[in-house]
Amino acid sequence: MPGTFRFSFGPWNIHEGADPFGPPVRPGMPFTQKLALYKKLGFDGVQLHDDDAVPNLNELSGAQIERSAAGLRRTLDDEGLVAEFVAPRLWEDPRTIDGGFTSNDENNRRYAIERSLKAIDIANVLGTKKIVLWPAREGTYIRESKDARLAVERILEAVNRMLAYDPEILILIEPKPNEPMDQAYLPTVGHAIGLAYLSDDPSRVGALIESAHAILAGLDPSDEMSYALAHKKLWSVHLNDQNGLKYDQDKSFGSVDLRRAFMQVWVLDRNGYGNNGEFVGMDVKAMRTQRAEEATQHLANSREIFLALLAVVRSLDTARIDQLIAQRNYEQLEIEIIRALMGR
Ligand code: 3MF
Ligand code: MG
Repeated sequence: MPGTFRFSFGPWNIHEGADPFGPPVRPGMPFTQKLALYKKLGFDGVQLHDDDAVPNLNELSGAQIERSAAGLRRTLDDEGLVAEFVAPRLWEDPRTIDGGFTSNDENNRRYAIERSLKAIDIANVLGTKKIVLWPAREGTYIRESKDARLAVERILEAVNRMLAYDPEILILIEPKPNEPMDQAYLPTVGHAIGLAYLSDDPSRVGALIESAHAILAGLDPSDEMSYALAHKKLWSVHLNDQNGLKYDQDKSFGSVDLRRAFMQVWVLDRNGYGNNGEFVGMDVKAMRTQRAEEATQHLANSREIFLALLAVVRSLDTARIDQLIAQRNYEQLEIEIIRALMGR
């Protein structure tokens, strides 16, 4: 069955252009103004960090958090939008300097778990069951600083705490091999899914695959997606592009390697992605050179490229492809795919 595609992004994908070497180059846009742009850009789903949804949540009581989240829920309803997921932001607070769940400090580990449980409370008010865990600082700068086996056990303990806290919540691990850490403990989808099977409820732990994160691990994003699909654990994607092994670029989907992007669309469509309500997330950033007036174009462009590649995938003669595969004529298969991509 072919896929059904709805698109999502997070408020961080409309940003001011700051990088580690320079300040913002565009004025910030208030969150509600960003929400008003979603539909115009062709997007229906909103991805949220816990503090995107509820600013300053560390200073708020449980009741205040719920009230704030309920306010956002009304805004989303008014805009005709849905919350796709909530992700606890475990990489900015001083208590997460040495990691969240894998910090060497017990009090800080407790903070990370409590913060993750608050993200679940927010998700419940917003009407989503999906919690994304990007284990940003769960890793090391030097190998001697942490016990790697213990670190995995601590991540597992945190996942189990979250599963026990809410019997319906789904945990989507977003693996990334490096940045901000030198080495991360869950660098690939294989690691994420291995951890899922160790958990108290493997059926509720899955993955979000980001194209650039797979590329940074030296892997093909469509293969990473296929691996998760084989386990029925591909519950979200962050499509984007990445020009080689360097800092995480979050370039527009398909902007570096159209054929690699095409293969991701092929895999998603052929596996009926989206038929259980999964979103196609675009985790893309505008170039720093982009003027404020045009700093949302990268989102619409990524969606346009996805849909154009989907049209190519669906235009292919599958009987012809099967015939070339049977003849093992992969040279001919390759030229026909490239011709299709070039519209010839
Ligand atoms: C980092 C990322 C993150 C996550 C986000 C949601 C800021 O490389 O991709 O984006 O996607 O935190 O989990
Ligand atoms: Mg991402």
